[in-house]
Order: sequence, then structure tokens, then C-alpha cells
Amino acid sequence: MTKSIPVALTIAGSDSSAGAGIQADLKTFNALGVYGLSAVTCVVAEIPGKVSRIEPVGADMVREQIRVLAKNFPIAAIKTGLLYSAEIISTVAKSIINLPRRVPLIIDPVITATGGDPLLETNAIESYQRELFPLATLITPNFDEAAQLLGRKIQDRQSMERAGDELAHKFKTAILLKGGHLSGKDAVDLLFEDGKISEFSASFVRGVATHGTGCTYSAAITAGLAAGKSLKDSIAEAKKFVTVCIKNHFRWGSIDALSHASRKS
Ligand code: PXL
Repeated sequence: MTKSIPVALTIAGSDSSAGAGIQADLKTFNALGVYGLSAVTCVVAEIPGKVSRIEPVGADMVREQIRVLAKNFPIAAIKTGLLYSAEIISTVAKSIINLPRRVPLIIDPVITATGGDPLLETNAIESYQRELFPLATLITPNFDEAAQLLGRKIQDRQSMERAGDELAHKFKTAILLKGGHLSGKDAVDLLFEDGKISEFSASFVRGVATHGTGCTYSAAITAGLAAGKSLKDSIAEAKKFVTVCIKNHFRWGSIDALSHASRKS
């Protein structure tokens, strides 16, 4: 490994279809010139849109992965993705507190898969708020996740601004509230940092069904921070990167659907 390459760590679940989770994170780190490390929290057997089975890795094993990596690599930034349970969240929080030095921590608070399947145990949200969020540099909820954290829906730009502001105050950290789900011609995300709001927008890519965009986005932000960029520059570049990824995404169709279509033609 060349000394000049920044190193980033993802603590997340494995997505067998490789569009989300640690696979998406490592591909993103690699594409952005960052050496990626991973600590696996759970294994998800899934295809886009359908989770078949999910199994956690033991909390001790999660702790050990982080410990050996932190001892032997110059980790410059960390992101968390799917953490599965309260026990794993608590283990990850303690491991991060025990690191020899503080580095930027990006938390993608993954609760459900894009297809709607639950990925996080319901009692884990409380552990997130109590143990992990206080360590964050940035939390990156989408609308659904922000609604679960606040206990109310977000419907429009005005309620988006109120929600982001409230989350930033509640958890005393920067919040990137992703508005991709708001209808309009642009996908607009808002950063709430030090009482100020910054907007990041890109034209909304229509007619694509992808999963893993949230993972890719937060991994790209982490890569920017690992390379020493500011939070705003990291988000702006990550937004461009994820938009290109969505435009060029792998056009997946199930084998069943493909063979059905070829029989018809
Ligand atoms: O996109 C959310 C997500 C995160 N992490 C893992 C996943 C998924 C979605 O399916 O499998 C491991």
C-alpha cells in the first residue's frame, strides 16, 4: 500500500447482491482513491428489493475486527451502515471511544432496505440515539429514517427544514437530510451544521430502481473526509459521484424475469 493513500473504515452489513452495504462502500472507496477497510456486522442474503435472510455477526467479533484494524492501519475516517442490533451498536460505540485518536465518523442510520424490508431491530433505535449519535461528525438520514427518529412525517421543504434543524440540535452534530424522496425535478439534500443550512442538489434521475444509493453517498462523503477535505466539499463531491452512479447503474433483472422476456420475444 502506498503511504499517500488515505484509509477509511466501513462498519456495516454484507449485501449479497453487492449494491449496498460493505460491498458498495468498498467499491466507492476504491473508485475515489481511498483504501477501504471493513468490519462486518451482519450478513444479508438478498437481491435488489427483497431481503431473504439476515444474520448478525457476534458482537465480540465486530469488536475484534475494529480493534485489529485500528491497531494496524492509519484510519482517517469511519462510516457506519447497517448495525443490526442494540448490542452491535453499543459495541461499535465503545470501540470507537477506545480508538487511539478521534477521526471523522459518518453515521448512515440504516433502518429499512430500499424495498421496505426491516434491517434493524426496533429496540436498536434507542441505542443509536444514546450511544452512537453523540460520537458523530455527520448523520445522513433519508426522510423515512428522519421520520422514525422524530416520530413524525416529513412532507415538504418546510417540514424538511424544521426536521433537520431539530435533529441537529437534538444530537448536537451535523445532519445531512436527504430529500431524494420529495417530488420535484431536483434531488435536494440539506446540510444542517452550526445553525446554518446548505443545499446540495442534482437533477433527479427518473425511472431507475436502485438500492444502495444511501450507502454509496455516505461512503463517498467518508472518502472525502479521509482525504482531508472539508465536510461541505466532501458532500458536494459525493453528491456528484452518487448521481453519476445512479445514471450508470447496473441494470439488473432477475434471471426469471429475463428468461420470461426472452421466451416472449
Ligand atoms: O441500502 C440499505 C442497506 C444497507 N446495508 C445492507 C443492506 C442494505 C439494503 O439492502 O443490505 C447490508
